[in-house]
Amino acid sequence: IRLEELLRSSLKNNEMNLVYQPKVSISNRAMNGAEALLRWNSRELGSISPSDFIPIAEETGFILELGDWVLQQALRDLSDFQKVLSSDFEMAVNLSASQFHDKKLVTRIEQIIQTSQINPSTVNLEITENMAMEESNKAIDIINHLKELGLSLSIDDFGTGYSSYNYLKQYKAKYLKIDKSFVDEIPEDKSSGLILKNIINLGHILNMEVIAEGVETEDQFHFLKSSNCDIIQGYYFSKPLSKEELIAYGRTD
Ligand code: G
Ligand code: G
Ligand code: MN
Ligand code: NA
Repeated sequence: IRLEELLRSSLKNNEMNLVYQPKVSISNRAMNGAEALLRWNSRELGSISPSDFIPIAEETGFILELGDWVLQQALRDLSDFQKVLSSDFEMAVNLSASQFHDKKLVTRIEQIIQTSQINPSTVNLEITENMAMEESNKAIDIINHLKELGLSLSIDDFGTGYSSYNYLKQYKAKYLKIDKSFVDEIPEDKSSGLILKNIINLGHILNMEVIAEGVETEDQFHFLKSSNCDIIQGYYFSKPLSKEELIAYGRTD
């Protein structure tokens, strides 16, 4: 109960902020976008991970207000990134399950995009593999509405859930994001390496660009490069950065 109350007052107390993790192209090491990641710095409890508070926000319904704030803040910052970095700089925003199924999501995103004057093709929404596969007929409706607005999609945490290749094909997501757990085990673990190579091929067969998450070492980078992975996210290039740090990173990358 206490945590719920603190969470509810986090926005008006200015305790939430976004950090941005660069997405870097393997071929030329250029940053072509970033993923917005939420951080809660509670006055009373210190910093708390989204893996701990997002589930509570989901249960209490606060996630809709919080998710709305994330979208507004991320797109406001995106407009600044595009002014100083590149007009086609992309922003990826994570959607929670209840946000994804909220009937007002599509009109709300349309409003935010209009207010921020962002080209919708530079906005990418990340949904997890399981969100995409549960209630798949509903999911395909929502996805089609979002794509009519001109947005693109990522299938996040891929490899940890259950996928129907038939749906994966219909969703026409722009990016397939391979979960960090596979990357953690290369190059030592042969079967993780083979699974990775096969996920990359699968993504390409379905016309998606493949992103590897949680890349930390030179060895992992070279393995992914030789396996034709497209984009890398991870400490090897950069941890999540503040807005100012991301701009500095983008100017010198
Ligand atoms: O940044 P970090 O590794 O601590 O994130 C932990 C988890 O929280 C990840 O699964 C990430 O997708 C999720 N997450 C981070 N920011 C957001 C957000 O703004 N909305 C939602 N729904 N999930 C987020
Ligand atoms: O589930 P999702 O992919 O949205 O979560 C991404 C999370 O992974 C973020 O919280 C981010 O901070 C974390 N992360 C990103 N790169 C690395 C990395 O190289 N190593 C580790 N340990 N965590 C990472
Ligand atoms: Mn994500
Ligand atoms: Na992920």
